[in-house]
Amino acid sequence: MKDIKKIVLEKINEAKSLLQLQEIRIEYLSKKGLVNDLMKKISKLDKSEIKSYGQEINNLKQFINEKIKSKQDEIKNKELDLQLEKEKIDIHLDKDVLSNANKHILNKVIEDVEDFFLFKGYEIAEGPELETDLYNFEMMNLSKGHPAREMQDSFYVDAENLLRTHTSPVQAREMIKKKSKKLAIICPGKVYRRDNDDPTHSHQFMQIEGLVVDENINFANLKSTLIELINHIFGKERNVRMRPSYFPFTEPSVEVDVSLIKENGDENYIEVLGAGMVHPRVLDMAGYNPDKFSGFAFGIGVERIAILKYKIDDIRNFYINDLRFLNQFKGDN
Ligand code: FA5
Repeated sequence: MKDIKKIVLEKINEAKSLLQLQEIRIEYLSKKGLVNDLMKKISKLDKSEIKSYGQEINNLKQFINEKIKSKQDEIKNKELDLQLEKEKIDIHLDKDVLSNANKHILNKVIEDVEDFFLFKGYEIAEGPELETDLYNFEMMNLSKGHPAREMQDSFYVDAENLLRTHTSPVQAREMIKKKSKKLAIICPGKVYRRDNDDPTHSHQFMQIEGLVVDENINFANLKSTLIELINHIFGKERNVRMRPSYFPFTEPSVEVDVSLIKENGDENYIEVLGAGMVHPRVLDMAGYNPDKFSGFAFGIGVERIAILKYKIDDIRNFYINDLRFLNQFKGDN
């Protein structure tokens, strides 16, 4: 019996599948199996030997059953592990997808301008996109019925609220917050106008407002700040044009154009910002004494800067999420 146990144990240990185990079971424990054959010999034995022989056979049967059962469990667990390994779901994002991600060029422009002004000590301010008539127009010296309101066709929500047409209302909001203390802020954000879309105009675009108020601010401060900014953004190879202009909230006022050399060599100018010395009435309405304080302000068109910097032929390209357009500006985040 000992030999049989040894042989069957070796076979069970070597078995690699449930099928092989089943074959061993048939060989030893089925009706025509070895254990049954041994059982049949019982009739030829002496009465005195029957009991112990029967016990040995039962013992062998139990031994084989137990070993097959534990090997079965072992094989099943291995198979389960293999299956789990195969079905494992990797919940991490593909690293290739991540390396494809890229900042939108409008965000790059905003961050570049922010870096320039943060270095000079300006603070970044924010204002609401749904603005009141009071801040969008009246505090900017555009009283109700002022003809210059028509320069910025507007989306009114009701008689007193509209989507802001420019970032300038942040000027008044920040001056009121600062309660007659000197300030230097910029404010990037979305603005909305009922403009007809064309290659350089959109009904929704972005501006970066700037405002500096102190005791001795003059036009030279404004001009040097703007020239320095444009050199920072474009390098020195672009020509800059400063034209007299009109805004009800600045006096004097200017508009600034930057040159773009076309492929045929022609030079084209695109307007990038409006600016000027803060109008005394705007200072006064926001609680600043215009006899003591002066200031300059500007409003930069973010898309226009991107159009010039990256030589984009149509402003609508920024918003349509076409990867063929966006992927041209991959890298240098
Ligand atoms: C203004 O919005 C003034 N608030 C700017 C300002 C601020 C002047 C502070 C003085 C002091 P204007 O409407 O010109 O001005 O717009 C400013 C800039 O926004 C333009 O120079 C242009 O670069 C950009 N811009 C204007 N309209 C559009 C448009 N429809 N689509 C894209 N960019 C535009």
